[in-house]
Amino acid sequence: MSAASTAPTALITGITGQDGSYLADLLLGKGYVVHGVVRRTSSLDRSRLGHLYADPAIYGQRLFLHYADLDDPTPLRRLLAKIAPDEIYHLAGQSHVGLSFEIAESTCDLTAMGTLRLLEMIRDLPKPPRLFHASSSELFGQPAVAPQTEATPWVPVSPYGAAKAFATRMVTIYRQTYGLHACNGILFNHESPRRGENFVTRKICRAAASIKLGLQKKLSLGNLDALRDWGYAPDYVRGMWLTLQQAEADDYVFATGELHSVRDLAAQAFAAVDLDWEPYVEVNPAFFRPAEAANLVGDPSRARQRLGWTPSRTFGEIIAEMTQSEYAALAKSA
Ligand code: NAP
Ligand code: G4F
Repeated sequence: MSAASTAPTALITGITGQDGSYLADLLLGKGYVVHGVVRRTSSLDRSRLGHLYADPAIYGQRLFLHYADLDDPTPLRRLLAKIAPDEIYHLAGQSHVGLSFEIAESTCDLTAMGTLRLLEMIRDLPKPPRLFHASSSELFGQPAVAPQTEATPWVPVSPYGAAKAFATRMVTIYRQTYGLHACNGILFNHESPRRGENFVTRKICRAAASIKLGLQKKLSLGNLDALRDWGYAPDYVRGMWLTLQQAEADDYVFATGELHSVRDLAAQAFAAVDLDWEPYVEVNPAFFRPAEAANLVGDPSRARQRLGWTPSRTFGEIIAEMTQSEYAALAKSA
């Protein structure tokens, strides 16, 4: 029997995203066979997986991509029957909170109903795999208490948050009702050089590097006073894996427990390229949201105690790494 046929098998939805790509790296490093679900797009540029495509010992040997969509259950049902994964990491979703006010129906269809469809498929399998669902601190919306734990009541204030609340609750219902090993990771913001360009960390780090290189003059932002609990994406995918290795399924908050403002973030990013941020940043009301989550800071005590999970990087280290990565990429192509 080959090594691959005895290796654990994982399926990742959203493998082309920030978290999916880091999770693929982590699982391949642990000897898993990894299957990724991708949607059909006109571009085959899946740059976050480029290093894995380029490795002939990985792509087509231990990493496989499949076209399937969460609004078209048959291909996914067939795929699940064929590969019989041990673990599923469900990360696919329209992940931009601000955009969810513009495209509310498709955000909810994929995030809420897509998760329910996946649960229904898993429930029907003869040997249901373990499931990790990427839930979000947006569940809490504008919570009355801080920091938030797994027991804090949910008050979502965005279509995205409401869709995640539905999906999160469904995961719990299927765990309790059908005995599935299904878990929610209540993930606070996590960032990296692979973050999408329209999230505020990457947008600011990229602009700081671009301004330093003389390629850009100004940076337009929304609410500078917004506060978030920002951690490091590779730590959060480690948390996902640890969650599924527990004998008993449960939900976990993953967070740093520290708050920083968008203003602090701009100061740190510009400082990483020896600039003062204030002359370059302008506020543009177009980037304000119809409703804004507030007071979102997580208490990861359960994850620390039961999983031994702790964040590996400080806020300053993450922002410096992201800004330096942008600087190197822009300087190379300039
Ligand atoms: P991301 O970089 O935006 O990746 C999202 C993934 O979902 C991509 O693979 C994307 O595929 C896929 N996707 C988007 N729309 C889709 C659709 N209509 N049909 C099928 N696939 C679709 O997000 P991320 O930061 O890695 O986050 C992963 C998950 O964790 C998401 O569910 C997000 O909501 C959740 N989460 C993230 C954070 C965070 O701070 N990063 C915090 C809490 C929760 P394409 O490449 O084809 O677009
Ligand atoms: O980077 P953001 O867009 O992240 P947001 O909305 O917190 O959502 C991220 O984290 C969630 C975890 O709670 C995930 F569930 C979700 O999938 C996503 O990964 O915005 C962060 C803050 C917000 O308060 C926003 O109003 O930055 C503020 N902001 C200020 N100016 C801006 C901008 N956000 C963006 N994207 N662009 C701006 O120009």
